[in-house]
Amino acid sequence: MSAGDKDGELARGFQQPFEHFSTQALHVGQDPEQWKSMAVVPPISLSTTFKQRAPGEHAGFEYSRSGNPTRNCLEKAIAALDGAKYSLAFASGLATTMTITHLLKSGDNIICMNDVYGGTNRYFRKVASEMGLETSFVDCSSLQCLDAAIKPNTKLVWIETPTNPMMTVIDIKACAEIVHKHGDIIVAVDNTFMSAYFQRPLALGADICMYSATKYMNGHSDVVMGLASVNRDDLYERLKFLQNALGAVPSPFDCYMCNRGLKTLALRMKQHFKSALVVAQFLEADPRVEKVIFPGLPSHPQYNLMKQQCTGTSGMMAFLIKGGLENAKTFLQNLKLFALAESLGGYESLAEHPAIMTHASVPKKDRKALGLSDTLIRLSVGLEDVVDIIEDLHQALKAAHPNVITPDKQSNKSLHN
Ligand code: P1T
Repeated sequence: MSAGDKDGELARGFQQPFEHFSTQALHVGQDPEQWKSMAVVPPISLSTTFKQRAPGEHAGFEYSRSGNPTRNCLEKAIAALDGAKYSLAFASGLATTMTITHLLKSGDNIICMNDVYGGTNRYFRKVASEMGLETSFVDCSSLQCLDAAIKPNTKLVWIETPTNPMMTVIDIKACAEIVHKHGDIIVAVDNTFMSAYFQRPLALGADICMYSATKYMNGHSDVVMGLASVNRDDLYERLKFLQNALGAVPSPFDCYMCNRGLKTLALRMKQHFKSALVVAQFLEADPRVEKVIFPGLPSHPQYNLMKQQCTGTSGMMAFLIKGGLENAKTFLQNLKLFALAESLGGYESLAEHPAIMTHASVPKKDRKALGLSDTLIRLSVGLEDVVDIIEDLHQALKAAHPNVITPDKQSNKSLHN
């Protein structure tokens, strides 16, 4: 983004975009010379097994769980986009979390950010605990709390930033410094909400950068997948072993799809950022809205931190609608363009109710403590024309609060510019 243009204006104060990002997304791992056919677009290699010239003598692939040519193209591209040496693809975001957790052994302690995706919370609380792993849920946005929570048996610190759904921003660099002072503890960052385009956790000191690629990285809401990138050789060797030994791998077709989605990642993310900022400003000025939580707005308490560690922010935001649960439900049921659905990060706008939907598995008292209330609504702002997005929000807010008189919403003309 060059200074002076509209995107440049928007990104003012954020870090410079990562150099050569789109070129790498288009070309790293995609060299036509790797195929006999010289195919410019990587083929979908569906074969589960590969012929060996002599026992143990093969052309790089033996069996598709341990390695697959289409997956290989995707993993190489992802490593480049994360500024990493290695990347590995898994069957889902949660399959990635599970595989990373297998780096630990019974008796180890995990520190997990107290606000994370409901499924991550459920996995640590209800599944990892059955394997003898203990998880402490800690507010890692407070460095003092994090430092105080580290125990002699802590082996993994799990951070999500910004968090799902409260959009709390965590200082990755400061966390990694504190954690690593305590010894060999792995810092894993779930980078799902930012994508590789806006945030590079490894460059900030994290040991693992992981994604639910189901979201922005694939970007088209048609693939369930996970990714993990690392620079450390020892971590790569162990995760590569676990990828094969546990077997939670994605299909070649899904790898093809995600690899294809990467080609427009930069373009998509720039537009998500642009539209989300307009939406957040609209909501913030609306009398039917209590509060907007969007890390691209100066009103976000960690706006400065966000600008320090990111090159921008995505289409993810949360807001509190005025009133109670019924107002929230009426709003959600009256949306026409936004689909009321779980998930995020696709081209289409989605809205959901975290307390009833994505975070229902988080214990009620924890939800309350986190501020995950009945009036909290999460939006994934998509790539539709922003004028239509605003119109939809406006009419659904009107349905939820028919008696509130609103000033004229931002003129369509300015939204089209
Ligand atoms: O759905 P899956 O690909 O397994 O990814 C799990 C996951 C991990 N991390 C974050 C930050 C996530 O948001 C998710 C999945 N989240 C949703 C489905 C959701 O609507 O929040």
